[in-house]
Amino acid sequence: MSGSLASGITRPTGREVNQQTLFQESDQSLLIRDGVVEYIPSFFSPPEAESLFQELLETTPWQEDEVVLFGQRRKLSRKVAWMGDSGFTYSYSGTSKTASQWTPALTLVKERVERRTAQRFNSCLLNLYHDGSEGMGWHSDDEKTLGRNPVIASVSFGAERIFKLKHRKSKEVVSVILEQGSLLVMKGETQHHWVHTLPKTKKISTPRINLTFRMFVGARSDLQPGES
Ligand SMILES: O=C(O)CCC(=O)C(=O)O
Repeated sequence: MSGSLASGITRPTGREVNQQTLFQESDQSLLIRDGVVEYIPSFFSPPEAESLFQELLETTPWQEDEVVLFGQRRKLSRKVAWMGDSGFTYSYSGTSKTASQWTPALTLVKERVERRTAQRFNSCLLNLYHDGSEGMGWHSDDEKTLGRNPVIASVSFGAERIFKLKHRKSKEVVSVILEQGSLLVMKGETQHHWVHTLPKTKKISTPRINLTFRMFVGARSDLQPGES
């Protein structure tokens, strides 16, 4: 990875794709194939983003995140919260989470994102990364309960962090810097063909909050409305 561009999209090296070129060519998607990813910097103005960051930090019912790896339950230092329309329980990485009620700050963000994407969202996963020592490994948001081609809308507040997508077959990597107040929308076949990550870094010492809005569809065994 080398220099950062004004748009927040990084100039890649090696097998990584030069996203400045791609972005200019399509003006729509960061991906040239097998999915659509749109990046909107300054979706929230700097003062709005700063105030939403503080409000989300203070009013979100943060919980310790944990994963089950090789049958062992492991706590992560990253904090999470899960909010949704109707308090349903959602299973992921071997743990289950019950949705809390939308807070006023999150409702404001959700409504703005829904207007921009022309999409309704019934849930949001919030992640609080205290600094660059916390991140998220390669994965895709391809749970059956999200439907075939889910739209995932990701809003970032606080510290800027690099976000990467990697094509499952060709292994090409696309990198973007998620700036304070930005919106990233993944849609179409993205979750089938690409995995994504928020790499850890020694360069960041301040916190970041990320919100991923999702729409769960239908009643499935791992999505049980009203269960606590
Ligand atoms: O924090 C981020 O930007 C990544 C979040 C993410 O990948 C997820 O919630 O699935």
